[in-house]
Amino acid sequence: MKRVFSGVQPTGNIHLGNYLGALKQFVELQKDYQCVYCIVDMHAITLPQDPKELKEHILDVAALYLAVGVDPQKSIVFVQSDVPGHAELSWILTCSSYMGELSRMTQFKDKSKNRDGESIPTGLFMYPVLMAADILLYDTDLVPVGNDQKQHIEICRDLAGRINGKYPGTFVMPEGYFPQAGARIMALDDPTKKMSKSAENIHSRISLLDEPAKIKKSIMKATTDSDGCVRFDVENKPGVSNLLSIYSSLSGVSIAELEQRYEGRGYGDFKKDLVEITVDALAPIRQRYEEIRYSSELKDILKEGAQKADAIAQQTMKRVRESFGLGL
Ligand code: AQP
Repeated sequence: MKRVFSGVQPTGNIHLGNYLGALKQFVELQKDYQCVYCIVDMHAITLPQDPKELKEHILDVAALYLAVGVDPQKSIVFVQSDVPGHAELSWILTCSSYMGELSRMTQFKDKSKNRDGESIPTGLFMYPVLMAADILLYDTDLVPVGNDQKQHIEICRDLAGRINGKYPGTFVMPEGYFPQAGARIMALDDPTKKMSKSAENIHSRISLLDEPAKIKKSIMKATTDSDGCVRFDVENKPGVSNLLSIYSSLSGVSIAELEQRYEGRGYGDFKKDLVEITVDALAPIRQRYEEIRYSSELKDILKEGAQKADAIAQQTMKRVRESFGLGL
């Protein structure tokens, strides 16, 4: 069976972008792949985190994985730092990576600017190498992620190709898997920026655990334009196009059909219906989350997941150490 790997950072409340760009695919891929889903806490500390909050966020993300439909009977769910192979492989890949290629990463450029004179952590620079280690450690075939991770998938493939060129057969070559709709959900208050956990304005995003009243407020306030026409045109109508993407991804109705449905009806109706679609889609997730989040079962699932993940990781690391001539 081919293998899928992906992860989410425990850096805050998971939002619709994370869900439509990644988590929704996590669930669908379980049918045909052996799936390995990780909570990437070592990625989270590339920027300062409050230790107590980080621990809570790890469990929040784990509970959300299960709440959206990741099935621990089928898939491996675990915390990155519980499997030592991630750090070990990351160092080995670091020695084959180049400053130039890492300097070109747009996520690094974005996250390292506006730091109010604070130093830029080296970990932020090395983020794509750790991500490559996560993926290659599990002989991954497919990586479901949002569009913002395309560059990181490319660098992972470059590293795998470079090392396989020297030491054939060391790594399985992974491929990115991007959803047709929802691969890049934009901020509701500024559709030129991606929806993000860390943006200051809470109305820029819809978190999966938002109450219906908050969802309504965020959608009704969402930036559109003045021509009143529900039409998909990212360049000229980024706000409306973003709402159409969300509507289409959550409802399964095509964008063309939605354009027809709302022809001549203005944004009021469209937004009201989108509120309903969103509230209905998120209600069962919130309910399942409440059931799971504080159950004793959650930590057991993560412990068992880490054991299963570690067993795969150890096999890969044996092969990698052999390739590089490390150890006795
Ligand atoms: N706006 C988005 N649209 C589609 N997919 C998205 N993803 C993130 N934002 C969007 C996808 O969600 C998965 C998990 O992301 P992450 O938590 O590892 O990191 P991130 O991309 O840095 O997410 P955020 O929300 O923007 O967090 P902060 O604010 O902490 O940086 C990935 O597959 C990502 O592509």
